[in-house]
Amino acid sequence: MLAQHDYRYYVLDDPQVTDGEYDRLLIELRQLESAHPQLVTPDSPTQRVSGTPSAAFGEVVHQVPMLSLDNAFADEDIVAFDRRLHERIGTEGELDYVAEPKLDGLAVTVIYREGQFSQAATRGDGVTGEDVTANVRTIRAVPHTLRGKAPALLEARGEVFMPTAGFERMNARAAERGEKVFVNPRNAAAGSLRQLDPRVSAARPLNVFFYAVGAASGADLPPGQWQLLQWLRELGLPVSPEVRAVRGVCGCLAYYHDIGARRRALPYQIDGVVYKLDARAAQERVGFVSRAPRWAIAHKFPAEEASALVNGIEFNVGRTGVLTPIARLAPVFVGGVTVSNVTLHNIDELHRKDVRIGDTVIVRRAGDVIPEIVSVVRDKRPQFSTEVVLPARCPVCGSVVLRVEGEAAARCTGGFTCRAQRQESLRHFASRRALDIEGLGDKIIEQLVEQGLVKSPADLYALNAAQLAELERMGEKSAANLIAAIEKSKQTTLARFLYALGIREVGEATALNLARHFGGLDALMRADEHAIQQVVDIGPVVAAQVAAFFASDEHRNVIRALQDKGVKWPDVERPRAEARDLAGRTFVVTGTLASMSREEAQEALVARGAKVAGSVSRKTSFVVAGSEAGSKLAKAVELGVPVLDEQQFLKLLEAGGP
Ligand code: 5U1
Repeated sequence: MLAQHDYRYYVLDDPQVTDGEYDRLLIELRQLESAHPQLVTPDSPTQRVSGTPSAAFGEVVHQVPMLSLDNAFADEDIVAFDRRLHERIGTEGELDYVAEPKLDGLAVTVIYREGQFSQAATRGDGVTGEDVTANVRTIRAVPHTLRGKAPALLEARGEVFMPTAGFERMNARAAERGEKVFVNPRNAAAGSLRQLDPRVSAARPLNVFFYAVGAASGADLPPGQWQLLQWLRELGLPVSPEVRAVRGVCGCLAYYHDIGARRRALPYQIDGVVYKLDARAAQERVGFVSRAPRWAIAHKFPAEEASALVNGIEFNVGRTGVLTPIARLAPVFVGGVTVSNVTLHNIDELHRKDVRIGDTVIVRRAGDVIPEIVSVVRDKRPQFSTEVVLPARCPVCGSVVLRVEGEAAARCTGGFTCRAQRQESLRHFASRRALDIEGLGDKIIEQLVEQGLVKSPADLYALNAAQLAELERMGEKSAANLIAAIEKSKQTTLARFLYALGIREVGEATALNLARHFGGLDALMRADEHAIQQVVDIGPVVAAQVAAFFASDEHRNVIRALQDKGVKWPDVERPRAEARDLAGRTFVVTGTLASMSREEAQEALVARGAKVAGSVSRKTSFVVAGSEAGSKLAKAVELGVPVLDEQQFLKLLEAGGP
């Protein structure tokens, strides 16, 4: 019965019992077997972990060599691959291919004799691999007995991998215990399979997908790759649900671009796709070159890690004066873009990674995640590398740099006298989610500040079109457009205005909570720390920052000047006590909704008593995902947080609590 549940879970992707129920059944079976040892069979699910730790792995010589694949990176390489096959086969029409995800794991071969799991080995050099039978036996996705009419001998080949969620859970636990963490799921899968103690492998969340057959006897192999995959599935061997039969080079490329776009939302990591000519007769006709078949090719995604030289390390001064070390790199193409600047977040991070000028570093850029420096290549460190220290004075205005005890950030103390802080504050003030002044870009802000035309956000509302038209890259038309955009921004909402002020620790969600709680700016400006702490999700640290911000005469003057210039907002309707049916639930809204702005969606949620957060964590109750949702949606999928599309979200708002 447990083997049937494994089959439903791993092969059909349609489990019939919960994980808890499965565990309960396994305990029951163990109790039964210990009471009646004569009933224990070698393929019992209780026998997955067997044998004792060994000193080393034995060697396995593969009966049929394990092939590798040629790699391609550009679409044109695939066009050339398809052309070569046409030439060799001598056909004109479109060829049938099977497209499969290329898993970032470890290739294995698993041998079944008379339908029974018998031996497993790694690929090794393709001719000889390591015997990992005891470890592969512990992987629940690998059946001990094949289903249906199994051949006398079957060597099933595939990839062992670690799903991303399992990898992150395992690493989090290892970090808590101060143990070694793995760099990525591939290393974790390889490290787990190469454990000398199978009990360690058994505890690791490994999975497998099969995609080929090595040696086989006692059955006719299906005539094509697509049917072969269906046959493996029928035998109870897991095959990726993402495999597709496609036609011609267009079908291949459409598959590549489609799965590439969905890649972050997949529960495991892939580094490309594999195209295989479907018909086996045609495969045999075109044959092999050295160890790679001519009938298959791996189309890789752009590398997500690359090495680069650190030309310099500079300190950027942000809106609140925080100094952020930025590594200036010799440009490197990674994850589909050219990267030349990478943030090191703060001075502690810089020292922890020990990045120095002249170092060669490994840069990673995965999906739309910002690029990061993973590590320094120590072997390539020049003899006289330069260590970087925190500057004593602000590199922009020369004010003293201070570091508050216990804080990672070091700050310039220049405040609004620092040009960098002024510029960044204006940029934030005008940004899309703040007062949304279209056309007020970085270059224009830079000129306005440098020429002394704008010292505080209120000065923006005193500009005229003639002044703007004088600026570089500005014509009369764009100057007039910008004046219109500045005028339009005067009509805003209290939440946007609070966010635009750039109060430390106050992001969009907190600004919204403050607006909803106090209803108006005067009430908030009168509130003390204690009163501010009564707001949903606001603790003592944020309350102290908010109170200190409004206690400053400079800030009060800026606010008054903005209001004098006509910046205004409607009163905020405070939540009615009886409509708090979403109380206790935390939502994250991401992507673009067709029927309302993100801000309106957040307000509707807060009005119903829900909390709105800016990032997804295990504590998030729901993620509302509009179109073009990116990393937050991927994170939700990864953590198993329920995702609502726009229709479901509107239903929830109409119907009351979920
Ligand atoms: N999905 C997939 N990965 N992969 C890797 N199929 C596939 N096929 C391979 C390899 C090395 O080799 C075949 C040509 C057997």
